[in-house]
Amino acid sequence: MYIYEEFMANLERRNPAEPEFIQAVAGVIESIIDVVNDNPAYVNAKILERITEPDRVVSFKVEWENDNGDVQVNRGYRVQFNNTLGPYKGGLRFHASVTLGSFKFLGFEQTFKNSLTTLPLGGAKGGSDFSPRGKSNNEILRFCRAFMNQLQKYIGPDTDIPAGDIGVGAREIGYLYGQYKRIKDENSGILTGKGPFWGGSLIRPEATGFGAIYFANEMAKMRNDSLKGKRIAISGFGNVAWGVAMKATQLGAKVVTISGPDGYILDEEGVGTPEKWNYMVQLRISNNDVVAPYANKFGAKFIPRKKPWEVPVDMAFPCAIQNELTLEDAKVLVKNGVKYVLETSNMGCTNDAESYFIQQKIPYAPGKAANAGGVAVSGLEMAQNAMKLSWTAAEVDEKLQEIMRNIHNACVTYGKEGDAYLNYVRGANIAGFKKVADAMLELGY
Ligand code: 2IT
Repeated sequence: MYIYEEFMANLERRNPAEPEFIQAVAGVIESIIDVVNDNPAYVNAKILERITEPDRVVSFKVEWENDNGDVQVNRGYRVQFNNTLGPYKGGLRFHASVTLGSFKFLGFEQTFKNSLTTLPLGGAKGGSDFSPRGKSNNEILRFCRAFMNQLQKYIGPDTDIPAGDIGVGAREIGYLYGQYKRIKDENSGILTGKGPFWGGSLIRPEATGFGAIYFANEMAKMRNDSLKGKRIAISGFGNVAWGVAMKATQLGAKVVTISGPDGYILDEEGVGTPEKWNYMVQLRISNNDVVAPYANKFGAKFIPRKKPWEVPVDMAFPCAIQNELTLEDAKVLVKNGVKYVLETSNMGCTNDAESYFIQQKIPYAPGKAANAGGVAVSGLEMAQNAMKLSWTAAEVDEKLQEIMRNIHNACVTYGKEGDAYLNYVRGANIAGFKKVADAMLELGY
């Protein structure tokens, strides 16, 4: 029999100074502990100790040279969290703030998310404390080469297949893949998020954002509602925000905000034209990490150093980074009448913000459900690579929609509460956990 406080105290002792990892585990354990305690097979198998311990953690040195000829040293990581359901799978994040604890939290979350996708994928995450901000294209190229020189020792097309995440987009995947090919001389599809002419899947760049909107559509449909006419706030301005803005617009909603570390943009006309979406992509690859220039270009408002959650909207999609939406933000959103919240970044909401939405009975989708479309299409990219063929955009999109529907159904199955409130957090955590845990029991140790 597990006791929550006791288990978490032990976990904190074993993983000191890793607050994000502790936060992510706490969120999952809270949802699943009753299910675990009700099943002696889980308790006897020490399933919680085993599922919270990463299979393998690698840290490596990355040495490269900047444009001034100065030698730079960064740290690379790959946390191979759990490969019970399939090869390790998960993105690479390049961001100044990352630590080993960040990748443990992300790898842990990825394990349950990948389980929800219905595809045979284990969970992993990696990256580096290298910051693309202010770097030239050549510096990014040199860093990617140096990073892959080390990472290639630990990955393989049947063992671990990385992809992009914050700071790693199509350009970086290209440089990383090019270096892997130079070293190994093979076309094994070792990364996903590749370009469409060299093994990538159509719809992969859009997949996380599209998937989140498909999930939102399922949430709305269940309540005899739709996306049409909805006013939406999103944070971030990268791939994910871009995909959300595009699909939301196609379904008749209006996205009125995007944001960066410098502040947010309020665009009452809506972030709803190809010109604006293309501009978001340009902003990202300029490596300045700011959204302010959007305001001048499109005659929108720039609000410096603030987050978009103060804007009255029907739906909110945090699409930037962990803990970007706090309890205070949640209270403002609810006060302003928000009807749906979809955590589209990984652990974008603090645990108390998440609890507040649930307590207020706001339909709230956690990241591992709402943002699973990205890794799901990565899984489809792996399938296409293995078959040496490629599907049309329509075929991939159809499969993505079906996967998001299935994830929503899984949340419905496990997330119903007595008073008819659908707790998507509980539903996603239990559904994601059960599959991994049952497979772990079947495989023995
Ligand atoms: O958080 C995520 O799911 C990702 N960054 C995508 C991972 C992947 O392997 O496509």
